[in-house]
Amino acid sequence: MSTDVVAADAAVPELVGRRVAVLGLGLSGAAALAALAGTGVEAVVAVDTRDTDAVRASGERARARGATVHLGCTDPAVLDGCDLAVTSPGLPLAHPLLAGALARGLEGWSEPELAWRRASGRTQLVAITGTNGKTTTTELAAACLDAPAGGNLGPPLCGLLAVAEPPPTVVAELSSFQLRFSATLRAHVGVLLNLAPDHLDWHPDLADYAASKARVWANQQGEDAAVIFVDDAGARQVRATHPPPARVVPVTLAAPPRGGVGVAEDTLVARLPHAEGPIAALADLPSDEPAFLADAACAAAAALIAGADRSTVGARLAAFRPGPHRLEEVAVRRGVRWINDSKATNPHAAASALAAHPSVVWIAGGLLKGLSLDALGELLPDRVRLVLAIGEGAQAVADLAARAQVPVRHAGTIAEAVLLAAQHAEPGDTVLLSPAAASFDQFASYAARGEAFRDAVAALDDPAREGAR
Ligand code: UMA
Repeated sequence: MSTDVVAADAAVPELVGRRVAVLGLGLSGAAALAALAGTGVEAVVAVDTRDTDAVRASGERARARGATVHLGCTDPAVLDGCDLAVTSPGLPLAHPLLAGALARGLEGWSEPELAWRRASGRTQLVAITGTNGKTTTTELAAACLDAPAGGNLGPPLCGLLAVAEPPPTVVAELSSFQLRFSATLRAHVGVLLNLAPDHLDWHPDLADYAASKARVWANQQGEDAAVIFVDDAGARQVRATHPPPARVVPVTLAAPPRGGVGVAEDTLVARLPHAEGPIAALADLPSDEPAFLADAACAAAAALIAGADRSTVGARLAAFRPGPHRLEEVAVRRGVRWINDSKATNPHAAASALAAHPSVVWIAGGLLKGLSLDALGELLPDRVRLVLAIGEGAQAVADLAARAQVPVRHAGTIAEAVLLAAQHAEPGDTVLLSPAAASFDQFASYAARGEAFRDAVAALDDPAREGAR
């Protein structure tokens, strides 16, 4: 299936006559190439540092659009003559190609920035960021607003915004990688859910990661709103170091603050200027997990500000069904719950999963992205009976378990971890895949990792595997 999006031709003043480099030819790069068509650019150079079948296919489509294509290329000299780089989120800041582009003086845009320029102010943008919960919150807000969702969760924003008539409202999940190169993108509602260390293999340090997240409200104007989950210490810190220029809308799971959203008498309640009163009873929401309630409260605040009414928001929150790979129960066997939380790609996400489950057999490990697991140490003795370490970060996971004096086994793979878990889990236990790490050392995505877990659990009931149990 082609990853190209259909973009309507329209000259964009700030693109006319420019020589544009598109760095990375995945989803973002393909969408950017489509969105550049007909904008008045003078030339397009498309570069990917890899040369796989998928990249070659994407390169062919770029050539068909008239781009000069370089595959398997890390030499920034191919960018000579270009003055703008639309860069893919997967290219780390220090990557020689991207660093070389910036050193040559090319302006750096993310694909969402290009989408924003193409929409030229015709769309109200609700943008959602944070370390965890972005996808759920984006989906919730989009459901409340009957608006399309795009960005980091999947459909590139160019596909939604670089069209003849962009929708009146779009809900965008934005990653720090995307925000880092979004100089003018203006979120009419900018949501910061939380902030904890992540992606330190991409950003030079935590300060750069936090500053990138704060860009979600950097271009806001008087009538815009910065929705902040104030129960989260990291989010409060970002607010203090990068104060939003627009109105702050505090969201909490404690008593509803004036001008914000909170919880009173087990009910989500709004105290916004134009929306005051109950939104939904917590008992009517699909999950009582605190992280979900935080996402729901922030989505409700964003949707109310962007024009949804309270009864619609309440109904949509109640009808929502969380997506797969986030605390997804995949089986209950012999009194043991098996939970797929593959989407927990950093320690902050794994901490909230561990905190929600007593008596856990914990499967963890993968690509640690330069992150320390230390913050999880204090949860282990009370919650975890056995640690099964997998992937590239297995030794760090094992060291953490040893420091916490919790038994640990090196499982290596998901399949082996599931077999070991089946042998050791007892009725009342939860086997929890919540890796605290990215999947790319062993899988194409967290979804593929979650599916491997699901398949391995299902295979436990395969009679041919009887001997393995
Ligand atoms: N590439 C290079 N050199 C590199 C790295 C990548 O040339 O060093 C090339 C690859 O060969 C490939 C292309 O860049 O051809 C891939 O680009 P990409 O990794 O930026 O991925 P896209 O396909 O463009 O998808 C991106 C997001 N990917 C990342 O942020 C890593 C997707 O988020 C997003 O859904 C998509 O744009 C549409 O907006 C995924 C993600 O993992 C889900 N996001 C991170 C996360 O959620 O933790 C931030």
